[in-house]
Amino acid sequence: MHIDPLEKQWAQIVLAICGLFVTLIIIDALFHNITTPGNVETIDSASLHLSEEFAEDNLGVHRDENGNVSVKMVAGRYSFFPKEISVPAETNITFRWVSIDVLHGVHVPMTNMSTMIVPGFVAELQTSFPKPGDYPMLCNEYCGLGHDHMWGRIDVVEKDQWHASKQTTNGAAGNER
Ligand SMILES: [Cu+2]
Repeated sequence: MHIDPLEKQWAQIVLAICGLFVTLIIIDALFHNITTPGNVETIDSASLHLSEEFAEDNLGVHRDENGNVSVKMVAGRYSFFPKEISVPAETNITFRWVSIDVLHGVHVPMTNMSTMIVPGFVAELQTSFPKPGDYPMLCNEYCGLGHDHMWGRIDVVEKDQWHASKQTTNGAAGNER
């Protein structure tokens, strides 16, 4: 097959441009600490209310005896449950989300928090909020007619002023409410 030298040259230029863009995306992702969710953990969406971790009483913010903060949250048409949470600033927080019905997503602007919440899987990610403030939490996967009403709020408070709404010991839910 004959390929014109000029065509060959242009093909190489196009490939080089593609390579450059891929490299830039990778560098940008590393720089902003954007990673793909590496956690593959399945869960039965239909029986979440019967599961230990995502039972209604266990949702929200937890702190264990080592001071690790974790958040368990359920996404369903058309809200996050619980809709508002309060977490400390400058603290590593593990978020764990599950969907009760269809595909949802969660995105917190200006942070590295953005993930799909696929029914049947646990979406887990870690983040920390450098500054106190009010952070919106938006569903970024179209999930139905009420999709644009699906949002929540994260209230990030100063580390020393924060106290957990629920504290866990050995993974069991506290009875503080
Ligand atoms: Cu949604």
